Amino acid sequence: MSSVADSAKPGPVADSATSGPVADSATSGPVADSATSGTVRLTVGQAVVRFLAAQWSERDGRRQRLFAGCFGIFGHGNVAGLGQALLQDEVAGGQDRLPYVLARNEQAMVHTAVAYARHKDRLQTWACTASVGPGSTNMLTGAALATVNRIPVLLLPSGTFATRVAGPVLQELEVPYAADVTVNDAFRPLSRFFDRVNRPEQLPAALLAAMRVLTDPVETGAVTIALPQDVQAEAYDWPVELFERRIWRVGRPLPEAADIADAAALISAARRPFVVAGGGVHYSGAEAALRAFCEATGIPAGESQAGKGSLPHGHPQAMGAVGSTGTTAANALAREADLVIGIGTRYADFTTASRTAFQHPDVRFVNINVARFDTGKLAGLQVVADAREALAALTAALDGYQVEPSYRERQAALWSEWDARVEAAYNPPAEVGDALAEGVLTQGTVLGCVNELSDPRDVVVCAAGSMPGDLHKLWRVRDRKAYHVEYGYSCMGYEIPGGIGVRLADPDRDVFVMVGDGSYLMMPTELVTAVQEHIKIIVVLVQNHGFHSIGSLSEALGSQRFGTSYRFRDQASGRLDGDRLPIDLAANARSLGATVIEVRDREGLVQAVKDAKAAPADGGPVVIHVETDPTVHAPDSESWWDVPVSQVSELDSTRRAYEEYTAHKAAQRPHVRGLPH
Ligand SMILES: Cc1ncc(C[n+]2csc(CCOP(=O)(O)OP(=O)(O)O)c2C)c(N)n1
Ligand SMILES: [Mg+2]
Repeated sequence: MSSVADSAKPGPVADSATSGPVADSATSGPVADSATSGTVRLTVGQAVVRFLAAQWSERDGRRQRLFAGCFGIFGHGNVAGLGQALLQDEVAGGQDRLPYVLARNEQAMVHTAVAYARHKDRLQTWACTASVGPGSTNMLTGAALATVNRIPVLLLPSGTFATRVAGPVLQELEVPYAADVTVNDAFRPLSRFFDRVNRPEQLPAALLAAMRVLTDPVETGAVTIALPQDVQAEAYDWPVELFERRIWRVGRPLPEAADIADAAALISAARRPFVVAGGGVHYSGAEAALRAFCEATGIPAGESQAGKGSLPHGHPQAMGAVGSTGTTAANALAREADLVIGIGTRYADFTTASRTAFQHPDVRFVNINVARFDTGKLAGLQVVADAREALAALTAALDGYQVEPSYRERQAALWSEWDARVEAAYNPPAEVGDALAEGVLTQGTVLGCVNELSDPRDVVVCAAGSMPGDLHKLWRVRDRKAYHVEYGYSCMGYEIPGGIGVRLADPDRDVFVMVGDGSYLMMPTELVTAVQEHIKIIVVLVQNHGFHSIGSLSEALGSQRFGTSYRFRDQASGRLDGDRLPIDLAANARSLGATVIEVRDREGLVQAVKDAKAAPADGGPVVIHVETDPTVHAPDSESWWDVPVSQVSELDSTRRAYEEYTAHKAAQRPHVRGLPH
C-alpha cells in the first residue's frame, strides 16, 4: 500500500510508484480563501472532517472515497467540536463532504461501519464519533470486532480536557496512580493504531498514520484517534496541503517466485490436496482465480465462515463449509488431506475443528496470505502475497497437474450425500413437522425458505447463536458478496446494525438479517436508525425463547442447559425453570417503527418473504417474526470444537461429558511438522 498522486488531475504529480503518501494537487473544500498564506485556520474538529472527506482509496485502478460518512452520538466532548464541524460541513453542502448519521448505540454504529467496510472489500469505511466516557467506551466491543475480523474502521472517541484545568469532569476516570490515563486507553490493545491528539500540531501525523493502517490489508482493523474535548474545539493554522486529495493505493503484493515453486512442488507431490478458503479470498477479489485454480487442478475447496461463497454453490470442487460447523463432505476430505492449501485464512479454531480436522499423518500446509503472521501458522510453507496474485502464479506453475480421477469422483459422491442432508433440513420429513407445536417451525425450514426465495445476489447477515453454524453448513451461496456472517468475534447484537451497513454499502441488494431472540434483545435499537434513514433491511427474527446454541453446548458439556432459557424464576424451586417469559418481540419491533409480519407456518413464511422483498426499497425495516423449535438440530458436521469440561464434578452429566471430552482431545494434532528441503 502506498498513497499516490491522482495523475488524472492537473498539477504536480509525484513519483507514484516509489514514494509514500503523496497528496493530489486538487484541494478539497473551500480552502482557497487562505491558500495564499499557505495556511487555513480551522478547529481540530473542522480539520478532521475536512481531511477525512478528502481521502480516497484505490485498487486495480478503481478509486472510491475512503470514508462514506461519519456515524455519531453527541454528548459533551464531541457536540461542540466534531459536532460543530459536521454541521458546518452539512450546511456548506457540495460533493466532498462527510455526511453525518445519528445512530442509537455507539457499539452498534461501529458494527454498521464494519459491515459496510466488509461489504466494500475493505476499500471504504466510516468514521465514528462518540462523547466523553461511556459514549466512547461503548465503542470498545466494536473496536475488538473490527480488529479481530481485520476490517478498517476509524474511531474518534472524545476525551476529557487535555489541559485538565476543569477536571475531573463528568464521566472522567480518575486513577490515583497516573494522571494521564483516561478510559480511552482501553482502546489501545483493541486498535491497530492508537493516538491521542493532545495538541493540534499532533493531528496531521496522527491522521496520516491512521490512513496508512486503515488501507493496509495486513495492518488494518480498528484505528483510534482520541480527541480531548478542548482540543476538538481549538483553532490552529493548518498548512493547506493537509487537505489536498490523497489517494491511498491498496496493493497486491506479489509472491516470491521461489515460494510459488516450492508450493507447486508440494502440490504436485500430494495425492489428496485440499484448499481452505478464508476471508482473504473475498477481500482480494480472488474468487475467479480460485475457481480457475480448482478447475484446472481438480483440487477441492472447503470454506471458513469469512471465506464462505469463495466458490459458488454447486461448483464441482465446492465442498462448502469446513471445520466444526462444516459439511461432512469438506470434513471428510480435510481429514484425509495430505496437503492443505490455506488461502487467506487465519485458521481459527472453528476452521481447524480445534486442530482435529486434519488427520493425515503426513499432512503439510501451504499458507497463502498477505500477512506473514498468518502464513506461519501450522508450520506451513509461507507464501506471503495477495491471494489473487498468488493463485494466478500457482495455477500457471501447476500447468498440466491434475488430481487423480478417483479423487474427483470422491468429491462428487461426498457432496451429493451432504446436499441430500441439506435438502432434508430445508424440507423436513412429515414426522418432524408433525412433532412440532402449533405455529412453530424448524430453523432448517426457515433458512431453507429464505435461501430459496431470496435472489442469488441478496445478502444474508448473521453473527451469533445457533444460526451462524447452521448457515455455514446449510446456506447455498450463489454470489461472492451474498454471505456475511461475522464469526471472528461472533458478537450478539451485530446483526441489525450489520445489516444496515451492508444495505448502505449496496442498496441494490436485499439484505436478510437472521437474528435470534437473544441477539435481538441485545441490540434491537438500530431498527430506529434504519427507520430514520429509510433503510430497507429484512430482519428474520427467530424466536426460540433463549439461547439454543449455548443451551445445546451446555447440554453437550454436562451443564444441563443451565441458565440458557428465557423463563420466570420459579417461586418454589428458586431456579430459572418457571413458565416461559411472555416476551412479544413482534410488538417490540413494531414499537420501534418497523413493519412487522408474524408467521405461524411454512406458507405464512413463504408469503412473508415475498411480501418483504416486494416492500418499498426506501420503506425502512421489515421484520418477519417466526417461532422455531430449538430441539430440532441441523445435520451433524461429524466434527468437534474444543470447549473445556470440568475435570471434577458432583454431577453425573459433567463426568460423562468429561470422558467424551478426553476422547476428542486425543485427536488433537500439534501441526509442527517441518517442510522438505
Ligand atoms: C455479546 C455476546 N455475549 C455473549 C455471547 C455468547 N453467546 C453466543 S450465542 C449466545 C446465545 C444467542 O442466543 P440467540 O440469539 O437467541 O440465538 P440461538 O442460540 O437461540 O440460536 C450467547 C449468549 C456472544 N457471542 N456475544
Ligand atoms: Mg434464541
